[in-house]
Amino acid sequence: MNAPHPAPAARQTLYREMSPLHLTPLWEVLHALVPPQPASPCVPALWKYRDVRPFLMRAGELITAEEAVRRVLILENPALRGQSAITQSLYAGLQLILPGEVAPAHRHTQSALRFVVEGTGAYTAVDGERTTMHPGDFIITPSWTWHDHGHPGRGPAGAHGNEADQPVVWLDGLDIPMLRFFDAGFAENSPEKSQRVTRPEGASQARYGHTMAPVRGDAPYGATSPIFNYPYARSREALHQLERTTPLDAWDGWKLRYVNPLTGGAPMPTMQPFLQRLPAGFDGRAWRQTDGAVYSVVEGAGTAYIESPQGPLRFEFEARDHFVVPSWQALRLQSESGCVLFSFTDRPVQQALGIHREERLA
Ligand code: 1HN
Repeated sequence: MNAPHPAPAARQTLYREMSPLHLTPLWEVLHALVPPQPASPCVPALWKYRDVRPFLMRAGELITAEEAVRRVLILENPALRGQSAITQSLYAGLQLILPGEVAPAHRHTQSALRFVVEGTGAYTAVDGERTTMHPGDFIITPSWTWHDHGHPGRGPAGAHGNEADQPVVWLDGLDIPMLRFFDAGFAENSPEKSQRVTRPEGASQARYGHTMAPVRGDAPYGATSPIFNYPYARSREALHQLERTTPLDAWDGWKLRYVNPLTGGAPMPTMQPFLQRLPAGFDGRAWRQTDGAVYSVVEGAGTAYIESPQGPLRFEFEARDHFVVPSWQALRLQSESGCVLFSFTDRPVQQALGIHREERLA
């Protein structure tokens, strides 16, 4: 499909005269409506944690978690400023909670995932259960569940040497742009600032976290995984075991997807998280996929080469940095020292629609 030439005068007149009736000719826009391949308005972007962290901490001095409701710096795609979006379908932000603070209970139909970036001692609560956050933990807040966060640490007064007294920062991934697209968002605040604890910590892990499931009872959160926290200690060990027992993949290194143990599918209906390890000296091949990906660097350092329509880009990343790779832009990963990467995409939605594509390049 070729780009259109300017329309002759008689056609321009037709367009102008029908416009008040809210009519417009398809043939002038057809090429852009069905492009031969994805032409994402998103651009690749890198957020260095050493640049971002001082702003998070300044926000920590200027507003409390309670006043902010959620004290988050949004990672906005540079080409989508003002839209609170990191890709067309996904939202990402870095949330800070300080010792002694509470982020009040609310619920919304948007689903959230958390990936802990820094600090220990904060908790998040969902549906009466709390889980303590540790760096690298992947945590789920299912759609329409009450959730609040808190940090019982003693705060700056007692803050020497005790890791439970440190700030805690995590990556939030939400399907906000998708729900906005569908006009399907609902939200409400809870009258209780912190929800009452009704189940002991670890209850979801005990019931669903051992490749077994209760004999009776339905999935408590429908299509969303009943596992609340996928702790880093276990995910990291899984990668270790994989590294010892299976061949290296030339594109991915060793890469695992987190699953809903009840279905084997994605842990949430709208987002699929992954954890991967690249060994020292890894020089990966390029691939592209229709699901734009948000990366959080967990350990080590490396380089991401991205083939964007604006030209090739090279991102040098290290632990706690974040970057985004738009749909259908080829990515190649390298690591001198070895590294571990968390990432998430909207793949479950694309798979449900039968439109997901992936291409591994030579
Ligand atoms: C939200 O509820 C959280 O619960 C984080 O931590 C980020 C961004 C937009 C709307 C709701 C949270 C959010 C959010």
